[in-house]
Amino acid sequence: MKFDLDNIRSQFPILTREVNGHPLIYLDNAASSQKPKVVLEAIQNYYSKFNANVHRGIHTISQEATEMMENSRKKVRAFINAKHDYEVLFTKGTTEGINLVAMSIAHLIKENDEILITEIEHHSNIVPWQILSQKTGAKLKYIPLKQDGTLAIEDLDDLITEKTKLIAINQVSNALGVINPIESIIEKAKKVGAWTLIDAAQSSPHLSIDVQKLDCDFLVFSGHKMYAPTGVGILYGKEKVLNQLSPFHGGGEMIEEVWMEKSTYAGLPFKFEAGTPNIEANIVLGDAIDFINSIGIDQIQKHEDELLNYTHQKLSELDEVIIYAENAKRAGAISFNLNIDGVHPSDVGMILDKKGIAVRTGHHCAQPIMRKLGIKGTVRASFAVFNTKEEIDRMIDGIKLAIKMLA
Ligand code: 7TS
Repeated sequence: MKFDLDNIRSQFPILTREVNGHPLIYLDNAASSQKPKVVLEAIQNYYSKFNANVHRGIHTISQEATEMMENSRKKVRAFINAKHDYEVLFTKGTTEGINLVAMSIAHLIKENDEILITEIEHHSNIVPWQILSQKTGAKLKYIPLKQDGTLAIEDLDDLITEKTKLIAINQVSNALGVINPIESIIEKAKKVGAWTLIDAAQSSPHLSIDVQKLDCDFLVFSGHKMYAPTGVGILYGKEKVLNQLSPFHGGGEMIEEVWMEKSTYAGLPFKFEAGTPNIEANIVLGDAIDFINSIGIDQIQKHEDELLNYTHQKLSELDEVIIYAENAKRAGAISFNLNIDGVHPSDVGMILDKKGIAVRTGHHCAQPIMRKLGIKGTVRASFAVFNTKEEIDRMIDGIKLAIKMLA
């Protein structure tokens, strides 16, 4: 199918608005992506025609809403190539998915066990493991980040030991855009029988994901970064592993029987889906996946790679710009700063905003990375399928203006 950028852009109503007197240029998709018409219409359609609680009604619209939600689960299963629908759990987002795993495996973790993460994680893939380690006495270890923005994979053989119980790592770094070598880490984890959790928050909008091929035990992501509404995320878990976890939340829907003194739990996926879910967002995630599939994730990646290469080339032409992880393979995002004394990333962000250009500045919830690189933060431009080279040219003009104003 032909990649028709004008047609794709026409599907995002927000792109017609102005910000500070300029057409909006939205380059903050790593924080949250914009939503296409099909997604906006699906939200309206659900509330207009199907709004009812799921899994509990004998009445028609409750059954229809249930069917729509379960149909969306099937679409997610296909999107990540999970083996079974019931290995796909709806959560609030990546953060909740990681916390669910960290809390629900606690009874399987002992003092002196080891949890291995990396120095290139978002805080939400650090703090839950710190809490788990404080609770259980397990040791939390980190794969170091090198100055070139890549992980010290050469240290892996020393870091992974017979004591390693779980390795959690992001597939793509939100702060630097770097693609991490998760395949080789998963392979090494397997050798010592450690579980693996992949944080796919920044890869699910950009790269094709196959959990069976990866052979990871868990994979998490957020709908709102891949054209779906906020408030829905996915935790994929292998059936065998999920069945060993204890429930995360107790309540309605996750039980089989409740007695005064004890309860028995429902099977997968419901054991981990207590309470009324975010029905609308869970359903509409399926429509967002349809949108992605209508273009093709490979076409999306190809287009975004072209934008990334173009941005990299244009930024490299400016003497005052430092690009982080300069030579690393990346997806979706690029991080940089102005090498001018006393200039903070937010100074650049504010000048760009005056021109209608939305980028994110700061530590991107990844303070350990910033400390390691000896900086306070970066300016991050992050892409979606609707971005264009003309928009990047406008960002580069904005950066040139910032250099003139701040030097
Ligand atoms: N993991 C990664 C790699 C992320 O990029 C984010 C959010 C999360 C986890 C948490 O996702 P949530 O949906 O549960 O909040 N990252 C960003 C960001 O880069 N800018 O804003 C949010």
